[in-house]
Amino acid sequence: MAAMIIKGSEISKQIKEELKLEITELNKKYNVIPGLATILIGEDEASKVYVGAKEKACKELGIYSERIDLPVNTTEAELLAHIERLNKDSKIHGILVQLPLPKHINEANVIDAIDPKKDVDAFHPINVGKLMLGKPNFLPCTPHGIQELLIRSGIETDGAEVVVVGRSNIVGKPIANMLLQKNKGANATVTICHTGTKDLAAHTKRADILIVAAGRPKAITADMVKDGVVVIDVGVNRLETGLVGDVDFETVKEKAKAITPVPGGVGPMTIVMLMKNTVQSAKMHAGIG
Ligand code: L34
Repeated sequence: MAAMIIKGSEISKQIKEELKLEITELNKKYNVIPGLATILIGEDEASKVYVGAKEKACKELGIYSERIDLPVNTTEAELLAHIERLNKDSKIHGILVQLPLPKHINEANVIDAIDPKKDVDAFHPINVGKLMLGKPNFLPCTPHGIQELLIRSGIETDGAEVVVVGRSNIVGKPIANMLLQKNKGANATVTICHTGTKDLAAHTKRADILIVAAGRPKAITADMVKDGVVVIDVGVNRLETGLVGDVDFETVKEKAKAITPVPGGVGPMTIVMLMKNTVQSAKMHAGIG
């Protein structure tokens, strides 16, 4: 069976078109321009690519963007001062500090300093808590992108066996939480596997929907999935041979009903959901909708 390829690159374009209309209306009707600030510390090549893509998407959609590039030796206090200023800036509705941070900066301190109402990553403890309670202000970008891919590809999650591989705060924990809520595009039975899992394949073979954010190239091979599985590959591994996911795409696609590619799968969805959150934040700040 040839799998349907779930093209995040295409679906994200469709969402961008929807957002453009929404932004034009916000502009005309309410005189509101959504604004996003991105902060990048240091010279990590992958982070530069991702932040660059975020800035480009803002330009495309008519979102005001402020890009703050800081040297790797920036102190935590200096970074916190930037966040304080942006918290108070009424042109800015979203503040994103690109992770990972240099080791001398405490990630939790930085995330705690961001106004939860401008926390378009949804990493602040308040937003993490609200998500778990099923009452989110913002949905974290990558998990939201995954859910949107499933919905827009017509994949039924209601009652599905979902297996998540990876327990990160950015992907594994929040996507598991979102998919177990009693909501449309959710209501699944969710299992989370991680490095402490004893028999990974025993779990992954049961999955109707397999979401892989393991951070390890080809962690999932064809013998670990059942026929007709839907596979969402969140991995982005830069190898000498190029960019690969956490799933052995070529062999797994022969058994899967549907599968996301890397690149062009989840990555572009992360970017567009950040844009969506920024627009939503601008609306919340203006008291609209
Ligand atoms: N604060 N830090 C914060 N928020 C985030 O949401 C992120 N993340 C992750 C890393 N740190 C973060 C991202 O933006 C990962 N991530 C991300 C964003 C975009 C892409 C991949 C990861 C992406 O566009 N990937 C392309 C390939 C781009 C390339 O050539 O590398 C793709 O098609 O998958």
